[in-house]
Formats: sequence, C-alpha cells, structure tokens
Amino acid sequence: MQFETEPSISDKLRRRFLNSKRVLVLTGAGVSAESGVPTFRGGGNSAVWKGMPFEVISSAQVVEQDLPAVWEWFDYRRDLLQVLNPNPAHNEIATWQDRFSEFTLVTQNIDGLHHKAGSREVIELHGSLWRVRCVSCYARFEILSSRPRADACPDCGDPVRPDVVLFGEILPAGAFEQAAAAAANCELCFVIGTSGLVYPAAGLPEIAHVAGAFVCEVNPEKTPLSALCDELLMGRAGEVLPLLSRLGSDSRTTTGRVATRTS
Ligand code: BV8
Repeated sequence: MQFETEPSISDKLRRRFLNSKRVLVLTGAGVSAESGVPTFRGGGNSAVWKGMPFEVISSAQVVEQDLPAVWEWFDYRRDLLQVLNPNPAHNEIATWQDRFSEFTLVTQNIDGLHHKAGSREVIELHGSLWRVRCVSCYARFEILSSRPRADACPDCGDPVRPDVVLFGEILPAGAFEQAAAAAANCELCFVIGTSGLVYPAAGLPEIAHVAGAFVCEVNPEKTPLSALCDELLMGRAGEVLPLLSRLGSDSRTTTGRVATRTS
C-alpha cells in the first residue's frame, strides 16, 4: 500500500479554519474543472471557439456585431453543462455556509454549479449562463432547461442576450461592492481555482490581505495571486477541500500532514 501525501495544511491554517467566524471564498473556473467544465486558460478547444479566443467571443463587441454567434457559443456551453454536476469542491464549499457564522461565496463562474451543490447565497460577479436579459429593457429571465431558450424578450419583443458579464462590460450593480466589503471584513479568505488574471474579481484577495485576513490559495499551479497568499495548497480543489472540511474531526491533522491511501 502506497501513501500519496496531500498538500500539508499548516497549524496556522488549521487554527484559522477551526476558529474563524468571517470567511470569504472566491472561486474561478478551476473549481468546476473536476466536474468536466473546461477552464478558460486550460488550453485545448476550451480556450478557442471557431478560431476566436474566448476573450473575443466573450466580449462586448461581439454582442453588438454578431449576437447569433454569441448565442451559439453560450448555447454550446449550456448544452455541455446540462449533463455536468457539482464535484466535491462545490459540495464542500456548500457545507461551509453553515460552518462559519459569516460566510461569503463569490464566484467568477457562470455555470451555476455552486447553486446546484446547495450554496444558497452566491455572488455571481459575472452573471449566469442560466439567465438571459433583454438588450433594450434589461428584463431578466431564467432559462429552463426543459424548454427552448427565448430569442425575444417576452416583455418588449426585442432580442435577448446571455445575462453574463463579457470582457469590456461592467459587473452587475452592487455585486463587486458587496464582495469587496466582505473581503475587507473577513478573517480567512480562500482563493480557489482561478488564474487571478481578470479584474476586478482578482483584486478581492488583495483587499482581504490588506485587511489582515489569512489568504489561502487552492490551485495545482501558482498564479499572480500566490505571492500575496499566506498559504498555498497546491492541489485539485475536489481533493483538497474535503481535507480542510475534515480538520478538527481527524486525528491525523494534528501532524498537519494528511496522507491518503492510493491503491
Ligand atoms: C470591467 C464571463 C470595467 C463570460 C468572464 C478594456 C476595457 C474594459 C476592461 C478591460 C479592458 N482591458 C482589460 C480590462 C479588464 C478586464 C480584464 O480583466 N481583462 C483581463 C483579460 C486582463 N475585465 C473586464 O473587462 C471586466 N469588466 O473591467 O469593467 C469597465 C468596463 C468597460 C469599460 C471600462 C471599464 C469584466 C471581466 C469579466 C469577463 N467575463 N466570464 C464567459 O464566461 O464567457 S471572465 C472569465 O475569465 C471567467 O469568468 C473568469 O472570471 C475569468 C478568469 O478565468 P478563471 O476563472 O481564473 O479561469 P482560468 O481558466 O483563467 O484559470 C483556471 C485556474 O484554475 C487555473 O489557475 C488552473 O491552474 C486552476 N485549476 C485547474 N484545475 C483545477 C484548478 N484549481 C483547482 N482545482 C482544479 N481541479
């Protein structure tokens, strides 16, 4: 029997995890990677759509220039998501909302998997793939997977677009401000599965750091945010987060190293 040691969890993080009341989690595409959702910068065909890099097809200009192409891109992603489910990372984060007295979950993702895993309040900085909004009257409508997507606004008849924030577009009113206030007030901040390249979302961990929070990054790779983090748990979120949730209830964590059995 061979043991593969998971990232070591420091006593400092262990104490913070067990004693903190105000906790903020920021997630990116990496938290959905183990559900089968392609990440943005994971390379392969997930990063390029019909020869256009995602920053182009997911940009404000293309909505004006070619709304049908934008719908084709987002319909494709929604069809992909229909059959995908939350992974252990989403499920663990959903349990943290009842573990910490002041818990804030902020996501850059538009896949809705945090909601599907049972997270009740999610600040979706970049909107949702499961909602459309009218280009004229801004009315918003949920997309029911059981019915074909509407093309025209039921209220005014003008075209609808995905209710997501594209590159060059402003975030939903109040969303970033709410997230930034929670980041400035938290004691413990987790940055999970993001390359830390897109702003203003990527600015949240620094707000927490400046406010004196303990910042922990969960990612198989280092990112531009790693330097400001107090701890890096280098691993896949679906494997690391269950180790955190077990803290306090698992005698092995007294050594700070948790080993898992590999067959
Ligand atoms: C804004 C929704 C103000 C759509 C997304 C010109 C004009 C205006 C703004 C700008 C401009 N030039 C630059 C900007 C700012 C721009 C920006 O930051 N650009 C970057 C590229 C430099 N930001 C904006 O435009 C924002 N708006 O600033 O408004 C404004 C507006 C107008 C005029 C003036 C000012 C809006 C940004 C939102 C864009 N929308 N998504 C869609 O989904 O199509 S962004 C998209 O990429 C995601 O939502 C996410 O936010 C972002 C980053 O992706 P990540 O989630 O980090 O994913 P990525 O693939 O990059 O990384 C995955 C990570 O996971 C990796 O680190 C990997 O190692 C890790 N990982 C992999 N597997 C696992 C894992 N981790 C854990 N476990 C695993 N198993």
